[in-house]
Amino acid sequence: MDIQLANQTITTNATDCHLTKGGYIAAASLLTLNLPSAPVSYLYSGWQSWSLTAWVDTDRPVRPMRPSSMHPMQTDPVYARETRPHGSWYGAVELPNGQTVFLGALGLESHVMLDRQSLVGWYETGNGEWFLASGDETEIFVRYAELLGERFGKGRDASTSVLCQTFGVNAQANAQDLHSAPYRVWCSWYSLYTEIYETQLLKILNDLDPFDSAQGLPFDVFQVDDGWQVGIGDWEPNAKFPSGMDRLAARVKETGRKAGLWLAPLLIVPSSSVYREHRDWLLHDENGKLVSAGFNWGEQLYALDTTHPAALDWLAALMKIVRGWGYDYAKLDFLYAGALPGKRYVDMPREAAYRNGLKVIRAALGEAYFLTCAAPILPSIGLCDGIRVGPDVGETYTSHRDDDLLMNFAAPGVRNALRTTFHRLWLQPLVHTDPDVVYFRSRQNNLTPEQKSLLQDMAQICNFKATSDIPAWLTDSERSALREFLESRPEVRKTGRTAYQIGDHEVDFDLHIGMPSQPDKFTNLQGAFISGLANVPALMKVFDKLGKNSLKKKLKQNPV
Ligand code: 9PG
Repeated sequence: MDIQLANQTITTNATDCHLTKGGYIAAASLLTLNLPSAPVSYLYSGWQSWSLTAWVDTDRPVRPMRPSSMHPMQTDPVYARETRPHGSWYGAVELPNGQTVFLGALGLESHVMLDRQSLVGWYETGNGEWFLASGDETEIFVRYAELLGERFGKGRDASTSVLCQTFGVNAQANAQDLHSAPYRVWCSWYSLYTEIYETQLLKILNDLDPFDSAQGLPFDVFQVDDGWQVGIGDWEPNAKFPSGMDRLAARVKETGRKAGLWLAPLLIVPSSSVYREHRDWLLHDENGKLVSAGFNWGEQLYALDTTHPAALDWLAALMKIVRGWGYDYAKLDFLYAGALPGKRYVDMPREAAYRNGLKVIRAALGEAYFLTCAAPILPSIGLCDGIRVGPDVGETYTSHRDDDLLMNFAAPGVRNALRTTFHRLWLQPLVHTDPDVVYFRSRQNNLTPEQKSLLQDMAQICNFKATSDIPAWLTDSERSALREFLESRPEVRKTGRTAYQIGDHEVDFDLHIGMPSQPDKFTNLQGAFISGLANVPALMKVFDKLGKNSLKKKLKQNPV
């Protein structure tokens, strides 16, 4: 049938398009929109927190990311080799006349692609709803978020029934709370990485609150990241935390803060006891082989099957242990593992299976704040408090290796983080958007003052302010600036396509959210070679070791 989009008549194969506020709603398992002219740019929508989300010119589409061994942990591995512009759940094009046409799924396991002059959307299984719209991009996303909220809930809405039964929580209050309080988090990762230990964290905690309270750093949460655990799958404190995780949580809470803990509960590595004792809890493929969830910590990663009853019991028990230790803020990472394609104990679509796992986690976490990371975006809506909406930041803006050799835009780095976070700000009415940490320190940092302030501005826009800066690494003026940042609550207003007014200054992200130019043939060849090396697990193991050693050295030179 013919519908009116972008002031033109557009034909679609959908037979039951009906008008809704701001566009049309249709139901189809495969929907094709025949565009009136070839688009000039396409809005890629990455699958999980770290995956690239950005407008890209259609004459230089994003190439498959390198190395391919990272596909399961950086993008949706099902579509990782697709060379046409595409993305998870939704896509948009900009026509030569400047008009935007949008096609967005209102259900899970859906994908959108630009095939020449057609915008095509499909569901991996069965039929589903679509929202079709044109006009102002900001307005389109306001309406899309509204429609998603009605279906998936806002904040922790979707878990309401589970929570009410289990904990008697007033879910209405939670939904209203969504943007009431700023989240100010001290996180151990972006200074110490895995080199954390008990006395060092206690020293930092102490340094946040000096005797002179005018110098205090008002964080709401003190969050312990990766490095406390025996192993991935063995979530007990290692030898560096001899007093136990409960003691540490108690010390944090004595300072009036929430205690936060990082876990990757849906990942299992070969060295873990779950792997040895419960191989049947893991996600397998159709041939009975374990599904790869990527490679990290010098090990192959596997995924928990979130439909397996025993695995779900283990997951719920784990969350209750963490709550029992006293943690009331959980940063749960590498969550994409629950939504990888595979053959499950209960046969259900992969993102539905993920949601099944998330519901169990949400219920077991009770009132704790739940931040999802490396999480498939749409399937997390309504079941958590916050979602990390970009890849990791880092101490550098960008790198020749990631931009030109590997063309990897999910890799840690400030530019990659700003780009993807910016394009996901539309999620704000639905969930807290975590842009990752900001830096105020100049020690152990290659960022220019301008780059640091871009991160700070993004954190103000998100109203989610985290840092890993070590108090002892800050100069007096850096510490004051951090304190002022944490205490400030400037008015934020979008003033242009890429610009915001934040308090008394304006920031334009335009130069920081585009794509780098594509590499020449020689650079591309060099990249293919390097990428080949990165696909060899033994070499990755060596790199992991080298990285760890250099980190240890750096930390020796920069005492906490
Ligand atoms: C802890 C970290 C921090 C961080 C998370 C996540 O191998 N990788 O490509 C890779 C990328 C990001 C990453 C870890 C590994 O970071 O985003 O905040 O919690 O895990 O390990």
